[in-house]
Amino acid sequence: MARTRSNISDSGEILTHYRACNLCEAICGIEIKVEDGRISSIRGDKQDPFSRGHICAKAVALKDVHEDADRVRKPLRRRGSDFEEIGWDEAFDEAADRLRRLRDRHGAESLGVYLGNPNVHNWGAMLFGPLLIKALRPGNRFSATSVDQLPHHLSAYLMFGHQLLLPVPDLDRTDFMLVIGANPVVSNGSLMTAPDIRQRLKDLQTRGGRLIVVDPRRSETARIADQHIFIRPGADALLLAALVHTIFDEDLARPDRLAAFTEGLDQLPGVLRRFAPENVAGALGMDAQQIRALARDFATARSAVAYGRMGVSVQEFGGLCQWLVNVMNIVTGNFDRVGGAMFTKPAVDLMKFQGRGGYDRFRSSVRGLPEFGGELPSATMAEEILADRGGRIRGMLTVAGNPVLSTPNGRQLDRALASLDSMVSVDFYINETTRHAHVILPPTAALEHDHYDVVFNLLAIRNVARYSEALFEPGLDTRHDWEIALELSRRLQDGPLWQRLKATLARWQMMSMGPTGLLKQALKRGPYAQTVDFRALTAAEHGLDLGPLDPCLPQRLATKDQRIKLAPEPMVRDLTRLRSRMEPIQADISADPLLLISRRQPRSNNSWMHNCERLVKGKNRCTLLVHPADADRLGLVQSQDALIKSRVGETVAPVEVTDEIMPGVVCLPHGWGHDREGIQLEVASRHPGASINDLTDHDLVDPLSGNAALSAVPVTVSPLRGPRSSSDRGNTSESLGVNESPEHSLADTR
Ligand SMILES: Nc1nc2c(c(=O)[nH]1)N[C@H]1C(S)=C(S)[C@@H](COP(=O)(O)OP(=O)(O)OC[C@H]3O[C@@H](n4cnc5c(=O)[nH]c(N)nc54)[C@H](O)[C@@H]3O)O[C@H]1N2
Ligand SMILES: Nc1nc2c(c(=O)[nH]1)N[C@H]1C(S)=C(S)[C@@H](COP(=O)(O)OP(=O)(O)OC[C@H]3O[C@@H](n4cnc5c(=O)[nH]c(N)nc54)[C@H](O)[C@@H]3O)O[C@H]1N2
Ligand code: SF4
Ligand SMILES: [Mo]
Repeated sequence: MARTRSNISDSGEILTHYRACNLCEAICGIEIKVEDGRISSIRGDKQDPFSRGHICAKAVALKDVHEDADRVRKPLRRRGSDFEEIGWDEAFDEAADRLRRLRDRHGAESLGVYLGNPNVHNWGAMLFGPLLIKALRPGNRFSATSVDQLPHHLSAYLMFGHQLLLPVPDLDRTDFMLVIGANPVVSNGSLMTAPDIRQRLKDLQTRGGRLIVVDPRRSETARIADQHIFIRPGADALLLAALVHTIFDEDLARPDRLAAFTEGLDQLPGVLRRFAPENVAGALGMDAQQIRALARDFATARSAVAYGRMGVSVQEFGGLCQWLVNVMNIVTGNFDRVGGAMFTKPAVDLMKFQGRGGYDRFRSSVRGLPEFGGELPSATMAEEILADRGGRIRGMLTVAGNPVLSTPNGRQLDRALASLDSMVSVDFYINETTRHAHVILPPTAALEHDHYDVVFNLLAIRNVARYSEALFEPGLDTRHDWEIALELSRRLQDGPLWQRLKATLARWQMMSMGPTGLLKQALKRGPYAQTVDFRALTAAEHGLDLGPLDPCLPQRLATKDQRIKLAPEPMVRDLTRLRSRMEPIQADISADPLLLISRRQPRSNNSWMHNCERLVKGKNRCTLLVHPADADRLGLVQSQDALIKSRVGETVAPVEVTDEIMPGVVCLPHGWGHDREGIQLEVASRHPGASINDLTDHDLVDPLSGNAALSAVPVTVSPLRGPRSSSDRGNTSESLGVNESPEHSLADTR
C-alpha cells in the first residue's frame, strides 16, 4: 500500500514520492510516481540540488526488486535441497541456536561472518549491525571491503589516523584530474559521491581543466578524457612512484601550508630514489619522458587531484598505490585545498561512531594475512572453512553479500560453504551464496524503509544531507535489517549476568530509538546542529546542500599529534617488494599468459541486479574483451565462445574483439555466473553469464593490506569449438547512452 505523507503530493490517484536512490554511491534524488499502489514511473529529481535530475538505468530496479516474485518475503529453513517457509520466531530461534551451539562447543573461532556491500547502503544495517557482531563474537570477520577499498582505509589509517578519513576529489573545482583505475562514467563514482558525474567531468573540461585517465582499457571515462594512457594491469605502483620521484627530482614539490603538519617529507626522495621514470618506463611499457611530462603537468596545474579507485585497489600493490596517490596530492599541495583532495564535513559524522581502525594486530590462521579493523581478508575465507584442523570455521553468518560471485576463487568458496555445519543468511534472494544457508532471514527492501546516507555523505564532493521516508508500508510480518540484527543479537548474547544485563539495556535503548532516533541524536552532535535538525531534514524533501568542501586540517586529522604521516613504515617497507617486481613486469607483453581484469556495466550492480528483466534483456553482455592482435594469435573469433583458464579454474564466455583493451590483457565483467543449481533467480538464470571470480585466484593478494588482487590474474584463452553454450550469447558493445538519460520510462515492462 502506498503511504501518503507530507512530501507526497496527492493529485488524483497519482502519488509523488521523493527519495534518494541507495543502489550506488551517487545517491541520486529520484521522483517516484505511484498509481493505485503501484509504481508507474521513476525519474530523476530535478530539484535535488546535488544530483540535478540525473539518474541511471539501474534506478528502475528499485521497482523491480520491490515487486520481484523471486524476492524472499518469509523466513526460510533448509529442507534437504529445498527451503520451507517458517515463522519469524522459529527462524530466529533456529538461526541463533545453530550459531550458539557451535560457539559453545568449538569456541568463537568456529564462527565467521561476511558482510556484503549493500550494508553500507542501508543505514539500519550500518548502525545496528555492530550490535549483532558484538553479541555473536565471531572469531573470523570478513567483508566486501577486502575485495574492494581496503587499501584506501589502510592508507587513511596509517597517514591520517582514522580508517574513515578518506580524501575526496574536489571535482567541481579542480583544474586537473588524474584518474587511475576508475571508471566513474559507468560506476557513477566511488569513494567520491558525485551524481551526474559525466556532466561534472565535462564541466571540468569546459572550464579549461584536463582529465587524464590511466587504464588498461579505453574505458567509457577514458573516451571522454583529454588523454588516455594505457597501463599494464598491476603496474600502477611503479608509475605512481615514478611520478612522485619526478616531482622531487625536478624540484616541483610545493606542500605549502601542509608542511607545517606533515612528517616524512624529507624521507620520500630517499625511499623512492630507485623509481626514476627511466628505471620503470620499460616495466610500464611507457616512455620516461611521458611520465616526467605527466608529473610536471600535474604539479604545475593551478589545482590538481589524483584519484585512484578499484583498478588500483584490487591489485597486488593496492596498498602502495593508494598511499602514493595521497602522497602525490600532498607533496604538490593539492590536499585540503580547493580543487585538490579534500575532507568532508557531514551532518552525521560516522567517524565519531566508528573506531579509528587497527592493523595487523592478529593474522589469519592458515595463511597469516594481516587483519584490518578486526576483519580478515575475504580471499582467505574459503581456506579458513576448509582447513583440516580443529580451529576451522564451522558456522557462517552472511549479511547482504554474495561472496561466491564476488570473492576470488568463488568455486572453492562454494564448496566451502556447502561443507559448513551451519549457515545463516540475512538476504532477500536465494542466490549463489545464500542457497547454502540453513536459515534465510529476509529483510525489507529499500522502498519499505526510510533512509539516510550515513556513509556516502561522508564521501561526497559537496556537503549534503537528505532523509527519505519509506514509500511503502512494510507488511505486518516483515522485519527491517536493523530489527533482524537486534533480535538475533538478543538471542545470541552470552557472558556473565552483568554483561547480559548491560547488553539488554543497550539493545532496549537502540530498539526504542530505531535508526531515526539515532539520526536525531547524531544531528545534535554534528557540525550543523544549529541549523540542521531532523525537522529541517524532513522539510527539505529534495535534500539539503550544505556547501562545498572546506579546508579542515590539521584539526580533522586523527593522528595523536595531529600530523600527517607521509612515510608510514609499512608502506616504505613494502617498496622493497615493489622493487623486486620491476623485472618480471618487463616481460614481453604479448606472451602468454594474458592478464585478466574486470569491468563494470551500466545495467549491472555487482551480482544482484540480474533478475531485472529490463536490465538484462538483449544480447549477452558478459563478454571477454580481447585485443585484435591477441585474437589473431590465439585464433579467437568475434562472438564465439572461448575457454578461459587460470591457475584455479576455468570458464567460458563469448569473445568481443576490440582495440579498447590493450594487447596482452583480457577483460570480463564481474557479478555474473548465475548457472548454479538451487538459486531462485528466474530471470538471472536465463541470462547466467560467466563468473570472473571462478578465475580469480585466492592466492593473489596484496600482502600489505590483505586486499584481493582481482586485477592482473594470469589466464590462458583458447577458442572453444562446438555449439555455443547459451542461446542468448552474442556480442554487444556496451552502450553508453543508457547512463546518460535523465529518466527511464517504465512503460516497456509494465
Ligand atoms: N553500474 C555499476 N555501478 C557501480 C557498480 C556496479 O556493479 N555497476 N558497483 C559499485 C561498487 S561496489 C564500486 S566499489 C564502484 C567501483 O567504481 P570504480 O572504482 O570506478 O570501478 P570500475 O568501474 O570497476 O573501474 C575500474 C577501472 O579500473 C581499470 N583497471 C583494472 N585493472 C587495472 C589496473 O591494474 N590498473 C589501472 N590503472 N586500472 C585498472 C578497469 O579497466 C576499470 O576501467 O562502482 C559502484 N558503481
Ligand atoms: N573480479 C571482481 N570481483 C569483484 C569486483 C570486481 O570489480 N571484480 N568488485 C568487488 C566489489 S567493489 C564489491 S563491493 C563486491 C560486492 O560483493 P558482495 O557485497 O559480496 O555482493 P553483492 O553482489 O553486492 O551482493 C549483495 C547481496 O545483498 C543483498 N541485498 C541487497 N540489498 C540488501 C539489503 O538492504 N539488506 C540485505 N540484508 N541484503 C541486501 C542482495 O540480494 C545480494 O545477495 O564484489 C567485489 N568483487
Ligand atoms: S547512479 Fe543510478 S544507481 Fe546510482 S544512485 Fe544514481 S540512479 Fe541510483
Ligand atoms: Mo564495491
